[in-house]
Amino acid sequence: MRLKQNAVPGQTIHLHFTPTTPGTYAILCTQLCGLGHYRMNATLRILPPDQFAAWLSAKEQAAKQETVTP
Ligand SMILES: [Cu+2]
Repeated sequence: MRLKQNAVPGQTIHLHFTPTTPGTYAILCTQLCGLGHYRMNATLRILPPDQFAAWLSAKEQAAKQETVTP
């Protein structure tokens, strides 16, 4: 999977794509952008629909518990 989009400070840039193959993919900065460039990486996890639904449900439950005040 390959996709590239420049990030511009102060601008919101919408990017849409539909991954079709579950897996774990590296996200890397492709330009020498500054002192923190060597740390500019992340991981993209593509889950099958049932696993994604379970992940989303867990996140929603966690968010609800954080917003409840005793
Ligand atoms: Cu960079």
